[in-house]
Amino acid sequence: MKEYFSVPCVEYEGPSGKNPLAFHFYDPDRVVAGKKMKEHLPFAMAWWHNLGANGTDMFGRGVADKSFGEKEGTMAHAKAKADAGFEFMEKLNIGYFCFHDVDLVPEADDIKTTEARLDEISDYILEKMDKTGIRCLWGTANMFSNPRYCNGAGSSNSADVFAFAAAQVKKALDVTIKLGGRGYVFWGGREGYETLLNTDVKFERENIARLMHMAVDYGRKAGFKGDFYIEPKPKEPMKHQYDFDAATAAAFLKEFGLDRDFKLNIEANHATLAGHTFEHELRIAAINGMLGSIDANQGDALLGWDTDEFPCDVYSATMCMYEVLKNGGLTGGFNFDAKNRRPSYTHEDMFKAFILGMDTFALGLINADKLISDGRLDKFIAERYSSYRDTPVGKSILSGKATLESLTTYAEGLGKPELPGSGRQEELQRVVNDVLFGK
Ligand code: XUL
Ligand code: CO
Repeated sequence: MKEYFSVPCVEYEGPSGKNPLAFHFYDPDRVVAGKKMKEHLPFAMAWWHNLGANGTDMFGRGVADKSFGEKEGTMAHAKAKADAGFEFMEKLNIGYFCFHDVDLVPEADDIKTTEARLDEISDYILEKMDKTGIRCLWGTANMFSNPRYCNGAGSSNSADVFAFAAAQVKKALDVTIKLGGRGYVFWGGREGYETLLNTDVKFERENIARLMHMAVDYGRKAGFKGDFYIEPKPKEPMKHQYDFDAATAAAFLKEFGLDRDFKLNIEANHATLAGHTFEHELRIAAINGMLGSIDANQGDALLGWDTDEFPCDVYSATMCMYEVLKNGGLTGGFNFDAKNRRPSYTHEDMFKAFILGMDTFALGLINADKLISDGRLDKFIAERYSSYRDTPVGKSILSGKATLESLTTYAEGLGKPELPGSGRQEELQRVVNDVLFGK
């Protein structure tokens, strides 16, 4: 078998290590919070970025060679990508991958040819999965790159485009089921609009829900037991996207009766584009019972777009893992929807990027466990709301017995009420620093 990467298997060498091609914090068998790191952190490789993105941007051609020795746009290239991808995942001990249909094969003009190509490549991938034990985290259909989707897929004004999208979803679901995927994602790439002057927002949202219902009906009939996910994003490529953030997507799923089958796939860079923190989005998903999976990446505070960088922010990863541990883990996993920076164009850089991301999340996990074990944050929050548990008026509110009248009588008796108690934010922020960096 041809070797694509002249990089040895990446091992754990400990925090004092200096080897750039070793893990310093990700120690797969180390037990944290009662489970092995590798169980807490089912990492996934995004086929599109890792095996496809070559650094092309609005200002210039690609710099990274992702040909893997074959002519791009051919099935030979599709197979070389699979070979390289499995070698990459094995060398890094990554257990999962995620894909769009057209990441796996070149798209033909007619869908029948694309479908036949997908059958061929999924047989090929399945064999590799059997040999390596590597599994599929989730699949999806790319319904945003092809020009036919310029007005959206489920939200397109054209019934023919809607039908084409439905056919793509059906096939992407078939492949996901064939590869044993844990989930199936809808990222509403162009499900949004540029101007109300030409858009029937109510109709478009209803049509997206129609397409999702069709996917649930077909998937369940075909034996898909996993979760469907919406991946919220506020903008880019469209000015307004319907799945703006976790709260919007959760409300959409409930409005259209999709909440039993769907959860959310929360992406860090999408959270910040929506003006939220990553942990805010995770919390909103979790309290809706919808925290399913994570696209692990980060944006850049100085740039207003989706830069899909590999995560290096340990503080953010800590707050993420805090939410994940409190949620009792994920049914999905951690997909590095991230790409190397354009000037980091070598094959070795691809490994270093994943090492960075995996080490960052390992640190996040270790820190989050420390914060939870320390207990001061939980204790403070419990005390902060204790008046609802410990006082007659609080109990009357929670039990539903209180009315505006009864509370008015109570408030009138209070005279000038006490202030509600300090939020002690700065003290708690220092607690976090102490737990992370203190001895
Ligand atoms: C785009 C994005 C997608 C989805 C899958 O911002 O995150 O790659 O994860 O379509
Ligand atoms: Co994503």
